[in-house]
Amino acid sequence: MKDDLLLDPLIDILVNAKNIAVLTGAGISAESGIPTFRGEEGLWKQYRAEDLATPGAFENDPSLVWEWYDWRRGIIGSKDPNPGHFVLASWEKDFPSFHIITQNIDGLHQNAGSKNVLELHGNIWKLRCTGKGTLFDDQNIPLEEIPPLCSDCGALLRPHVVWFGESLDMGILNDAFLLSRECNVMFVVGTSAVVQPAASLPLTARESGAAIVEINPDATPLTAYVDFSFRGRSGEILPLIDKKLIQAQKPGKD
Ligand code: BV8
Repeated sequence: MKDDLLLDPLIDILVNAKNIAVLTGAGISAESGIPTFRGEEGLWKQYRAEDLATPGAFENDPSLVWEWYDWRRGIIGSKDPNPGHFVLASWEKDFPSFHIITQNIDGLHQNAGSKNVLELHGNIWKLRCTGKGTLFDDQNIPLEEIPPLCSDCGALLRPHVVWFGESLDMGILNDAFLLSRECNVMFVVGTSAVVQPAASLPLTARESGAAIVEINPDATPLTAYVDFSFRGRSGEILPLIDKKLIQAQKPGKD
């Protein structure tokens, strides 16, 4: 399998690496049964992003936007992490510095046990008061009321996610760029690498001398710039890399 030819040189790098960063997108959750955004049955295919994941859409019709998020919460709520999530969670203890930077809002990395997770685009289980910015955790499926109102001040609640045209949390974004500059290896898993500013992180890592490892069944605009391109599903490729890494570490594994 041609991936085997890639594995040995990658393992050689990983056994000496100290700082690992992982950028994930919707593709890492695809094998958990969560539709991606731009795939054949992608979420956006049924809706135009402009209609639903923008501040304007929410202002025009908060109930319509909440219906869509409530539907997605229903899908995500019944899904479990897959082997790709679990491998990444297990690697957190294997490297001095290991961080996941995710574009996903499904919380599956945390459900798999990952602790060092930066959520660039927020989290679908968090609601934010449009009046005072108060955050609420809400796992109800379905939501008790649509649109949900703040129990403190009665204002409309919105999903605590970053919509198109909204800026990301500057602290989180700065941390993400810092991790990208400092990592020895950046895995880029399951992202079409088109959404900014997330898609700039791997290029920042590359400019800082990191080895870039892309895991994706398809090519992306990033593929030409990566050092290792595994064309496959992350639920299969990550366990494959993990197996080889354990074999490499076993002789000296304490
Ligand atoms: C901002 C949350 C500025 C909501 C999302 C240049 C610079 C700055 C901004 C822009 C720019 N150019 C354009 C922009 C605007 C825009 C943008 O990037 N547009 C794109 C479409 C061109 N960016 C923004 O609006 C951002 N804001 O920069 O604001 C600003 C500055 C100051 C003041 C005001 C404003 C905000 C972007 C965040 C938008 N929110 N989500 C929600 O989810 O409901 S984005 C949405 O797309 C999701 O978060 C998703 O994660 C993200 C990216 O998609 P992917 O994760 O990559 O998923 P996709 O389906 O596309 O791809 C899946 C991949 O997986 C595929 O490649 C597939 O092959 C692969 N795959 C499939 N199966 C598997 C697999 N891989 C592995 N294994 C498998 N089994």
